[in-house]
Amino acid sequence: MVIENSLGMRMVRVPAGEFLMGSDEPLEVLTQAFPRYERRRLVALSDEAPVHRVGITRAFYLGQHEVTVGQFRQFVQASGYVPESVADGTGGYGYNATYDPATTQRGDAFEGRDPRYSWKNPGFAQGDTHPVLNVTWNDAMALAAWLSAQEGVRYRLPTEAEWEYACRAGSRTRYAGSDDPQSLLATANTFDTDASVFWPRWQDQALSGHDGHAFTAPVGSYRPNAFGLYDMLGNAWEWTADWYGDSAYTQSSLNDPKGPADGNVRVRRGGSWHTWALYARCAYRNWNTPQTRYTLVGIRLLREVK
Ligand SMILES: [Ca+2]
Ligand SMILES: [Ca+2]
Repeated sequence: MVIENSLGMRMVRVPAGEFLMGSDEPLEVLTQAFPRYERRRLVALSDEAPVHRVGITRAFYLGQHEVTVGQFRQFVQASGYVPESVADGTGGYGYNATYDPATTQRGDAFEGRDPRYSWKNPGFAQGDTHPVLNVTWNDAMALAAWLSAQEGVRYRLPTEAEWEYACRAGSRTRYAGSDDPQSLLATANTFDTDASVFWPRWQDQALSGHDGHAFTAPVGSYRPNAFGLYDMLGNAWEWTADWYGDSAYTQSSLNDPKGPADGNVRVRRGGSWHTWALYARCAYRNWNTPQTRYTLVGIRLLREVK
């Protein structure tokens, strides 16, 4: 069942259920599957273990798509909310063709922070149906709070467990329905041959083939998963509600886990248009501070079922 909210976001009803969360693939298996990656990158995935059974006891609605630029603009205009990158004056990150990561201290793939960049401008063209980027965790919370007040139903970010449950949609594979990194070309916008043209330094990590988009894609450009959700992998990383803890899974509650009680960084999931296949797996966990705004990170909202 799909409903549409006051900002035109379509929300898919995800049933309650249970699933195996995380990944514990042995190093030898990962090395075979991802031969071009340095060993340290494969070793670092240990926070995805142990694989553990999680119950999701309540059905919920999840955004069928990432929040789009157009929807975020409607929110900003209707609410008067000033996104953090604008409010604090430091801006966001952006793509600049003349910027060279190799000659900068941070070695970052993008230029920033710079007031020139914000949710309105990640340095490349985005239409209203592209996923909004350069939005902070706090911005996501503000959007959820405003929508909740407007509609009288609770919106929030999904927990890490809800997110992975929705991403897997019944599958146990690395990607929804396949273990093959190359399968992403048909199901997700990630770091493909077209994207690697702009970052030749990382071309070894690009998928060999074309997914049709070097930067962001309009949401819903690829096949949905078994729950009918689009772009859970790729396009924009998605903030979750949880604090990050590298040993969170060893202390996870059986039902509806909410992650560590406190922390410094919030979990984001799913990878982006600029993300290598290793990091666009359903189980992969990454994180940033709640104030982080970046050219790769966006929002997908959950709406509770009354
Ligand atoms: Ca791509
Ligand atoms: Ca995504």
